[in-house]
Amino acid sequence: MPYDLWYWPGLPGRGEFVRLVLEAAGLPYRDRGVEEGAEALLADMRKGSRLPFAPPYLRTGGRAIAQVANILHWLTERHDLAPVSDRVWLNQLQLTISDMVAEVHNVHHPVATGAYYHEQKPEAARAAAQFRQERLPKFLGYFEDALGDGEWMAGGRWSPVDTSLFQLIAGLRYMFPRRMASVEGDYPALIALYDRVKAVPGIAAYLDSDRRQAFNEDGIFRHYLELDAE
Ligand SMILES: N[C@@H](CCC(=O)N[C@@H](CS)C(=O)NCC(=O)O)C(=O)O
Repeated sequence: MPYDLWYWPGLPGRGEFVRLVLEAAGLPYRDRGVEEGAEALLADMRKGSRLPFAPPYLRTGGRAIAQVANILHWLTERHDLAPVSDRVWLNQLQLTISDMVAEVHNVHHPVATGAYYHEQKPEAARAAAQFRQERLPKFLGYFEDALGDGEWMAGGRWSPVDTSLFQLIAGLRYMFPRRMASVEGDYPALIALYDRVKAVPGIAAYLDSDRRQAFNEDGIFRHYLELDAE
C-alpha cells in the first residue's frame, strides 16, 4: 500500500522534507496534494479524528501523521531508517531543523503569516539582516559541529536528518546565494554531506525526475534579491 502524502501543490515547502525520505528509502507514495489540488487537500484534512493542524501529513492506516519531525520519526521507526540508540538524538536535530525552517519563513513574513511579503518589506529587510548575520551561522555551525568528522549524522548510512540537511542547504543557497557563497567555507562537513546525499541512488533519481519541484516565491525558501547580501 503506498503512503498518501498530503501537501500544498505548487511549492516544495515542508512537504519536501518528507518526499526526500520516501524517495531515498524507495517507499511507494502518492503525492495527493500535487495530484488532486488544494481543495482536495483541505477536504482530506477534515476527515476523521485527531486532525492535523497543517500539512504536510502522511495518511496511513486511517491515521493522519503530521509535523515533519514527527512524520520522519515515525518513518524511521517503521522502516528502520536509523540505529535505535541514535533516534532520540536524530529527532532532536530534526526538531532543530524545523526551528530553523520556521525562522527562514519568518524572514519574509516577520509581521504576519497571513499578510503578503510586500506588506512587510521594511520589517523583512531587518529580519533578513539579523538572520544572515546571527541565526544562519549559529544554526549551520551547530549542525557542522553535530556532524563532526562523521560521514552521516548517525550510523553508517543516510538517515532523514541527512536528507533534511541537504534540503536546508539547497533552500538556503536558493534564498541567500550571496550570503551562502561567503559562509559555506566555514561548513565543509555539511557541504560534503550535501554532496553525499545528492549521490544517494534514490535521491539522484528523484532530483533527475519531474517529481522534484523547483523553489519559488510561494514557498518557504524565497529568493528576494533585496533580502540577500554577503
Ligand atoms: N511545524 C509544522 C509546520 C507546518 C506548517 O506550518 N505548514 C504550513 C505549510 S508549510 C501550513 O500550511 N500552515 C498553515 C497554518 O499555519 O495555518 C511542521 O513542521 O510540519
